[in-house]
Amino acid sequence: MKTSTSKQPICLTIAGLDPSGGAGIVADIKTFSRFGCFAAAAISSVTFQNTTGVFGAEHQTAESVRKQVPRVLDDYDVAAVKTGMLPTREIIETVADVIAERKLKNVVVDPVVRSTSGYDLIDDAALTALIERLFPLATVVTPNLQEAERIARCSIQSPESIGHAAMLIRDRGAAAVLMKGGHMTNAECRMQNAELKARDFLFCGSEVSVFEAEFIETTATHGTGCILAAAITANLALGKSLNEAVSIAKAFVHEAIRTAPMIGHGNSPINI
Ligand code: PXL
Repeated sequence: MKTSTSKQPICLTIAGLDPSGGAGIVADIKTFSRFGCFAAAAISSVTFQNTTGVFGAEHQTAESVRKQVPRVLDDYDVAAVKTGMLPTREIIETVADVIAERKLKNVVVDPVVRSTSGYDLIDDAALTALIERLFPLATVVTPNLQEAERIARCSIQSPESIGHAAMLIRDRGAAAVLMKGGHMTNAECRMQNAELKARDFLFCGSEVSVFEAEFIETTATHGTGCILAAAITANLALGKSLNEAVSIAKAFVHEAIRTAPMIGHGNSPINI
């Protein structure tokens, strides 16, 4: 049995449920716990999926989110917040209102747009609200390259265009943008990935930091985006700088991919 400690910072995730446990709030909760944070969770959508794909979703109403989140914030001193799949414009506006009203700090916005298997998790109206309402409140936004292309409305074919897209996203008000290059295939960017590295780029003010890990050729990719963002959230809650938080989170995800349980018939969850 674990002993309790009053030092545990509280992290809140507002995200969707993936009943197969690899992504969404289940992954967020496990990740917060792994870093010694206490996990609180509000649900935005119930998705129907397993490791082979997403088959649909039943979204919560904005009213439901409005009933869940302030109750937690009335009671707890929340050190950091992560947003994941926020499927409708109404839910995004509600989440943005609450974050602004409560002046929440350490806000990690994972702009979940599409599942790895290609299912659109939010519609265009929601995407616009995400950009206009939530980005200005974000400590960091964490798009993968596909998400960045849809958000910045540009095509990312080269290392230079990663910077260009990041600037377009930062200009929408995000304090920092972490561009996750793990999805950049060797065919798309042969030069960049010549040494087979998974590189992520953090754009913060005028600084760009590069985070590298050995590229692992694997099908165990389910939930990696959620887990990276949740690990950043936990480390911000623990008082780390954004650069430190990203570095620790990246190493954590790399190790979790390396030791993935290889379960299910599609993209296995990773080891958290
Ligand atoms: O990894 C993106 C993601 C986030 N949240 C939920 C998901 C998915 C992908 O399927 O289902 C709930």
